[in-house]
Amino acid sequence: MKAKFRLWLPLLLVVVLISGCTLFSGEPGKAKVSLKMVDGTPITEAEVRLLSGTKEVAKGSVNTEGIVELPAKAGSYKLEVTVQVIGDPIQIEESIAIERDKTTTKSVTVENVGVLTLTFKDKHNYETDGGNVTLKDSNKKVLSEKSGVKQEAVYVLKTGAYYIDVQKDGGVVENYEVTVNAGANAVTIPLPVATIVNVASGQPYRLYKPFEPQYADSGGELTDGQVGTTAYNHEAWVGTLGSREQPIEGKLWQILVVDLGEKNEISEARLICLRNVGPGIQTPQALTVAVSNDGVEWEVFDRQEYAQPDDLTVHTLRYTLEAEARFVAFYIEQVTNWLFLGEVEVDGILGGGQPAEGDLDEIDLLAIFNLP
Ligand SMILES: [Ca+2]
Repeated sequence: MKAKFRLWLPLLLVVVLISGCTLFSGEPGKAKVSLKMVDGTPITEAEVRLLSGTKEVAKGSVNTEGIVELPAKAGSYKLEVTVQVIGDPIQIEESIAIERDKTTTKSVTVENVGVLTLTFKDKHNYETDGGNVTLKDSNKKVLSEKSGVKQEAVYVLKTGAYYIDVQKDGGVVENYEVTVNAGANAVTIPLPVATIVNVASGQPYRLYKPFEPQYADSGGELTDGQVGTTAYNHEAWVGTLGSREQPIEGKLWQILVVDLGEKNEISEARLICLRNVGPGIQTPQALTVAVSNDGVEWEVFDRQEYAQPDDLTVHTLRYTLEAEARFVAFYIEQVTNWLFLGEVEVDGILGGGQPAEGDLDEIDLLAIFNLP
């Protein structure tokens, strides 16, 4: 036992000595390099090398704050900064003196670099996606092509003149000229496109036959964006009975009118319905759509038939039309006594509405379709 301890003791001493030496000899220093544009915008695409003469000592890429940390022994070094602008990279040389155990901060301002942030607006001044965006230099040589651009496209560039092409939904912008100054540049490009949205969302409506109390509409349920599951007792379904009135031409029916609030250019009307054959719920077999700007004069479009989908489905019936309308009415021909509606939707142009006089409550629903 004693002999073993005598052997371990010198070994322990050596270990303590070595760690002590390391502790007092000090760590190498560090260069903390921060790259900025003239307005303080960080440069986030750059590589920094630390050189002793021509020998590379350390290198690294800047982070999203434009900062890179490079360790090195104390001494004087050359700092080589390569900014990855689109086109030819920009190279800058600086010098830095690193002290032992210390972080030496060096801030480098790159004069002739700017960041260009493109955003896009539609015809009615609403933000929209960019689609396919091409960046060209002042000689119209292509520098970058991006597809599927969402809200913005960002480029780090040398200062100067550039051209932008944008293609989105058949709308084309060619050679939109932009000037990139040093620092941050924000440019919004107007696109000749309209944004299609559901203009019936949140709007009032009327049903000729009221909902049944067990499948009630708590108010606005047909334009609230919520659709039930295939369970007929899901609270989002609004259930009505065709047998509340006499059949017309042997068919049970319902009339629904939605008020878009303004005159809109519309392109499709939709009803979202439930098919659940067990409890006797099928989707409509035909729709006739009519439109009006005042609720008095109506334009009735062709009757359109629909096949039954597979059972247990939340099904969308689509009716394509081109019209200008504040009011959109549906004459719904039912297969079963029950009609379960989830949502009425109408595609129109975001921001494209025009004022139109009319009163939903005053509309004679039967008169729209010349019904007795
Ligand atoms: Ca709904």
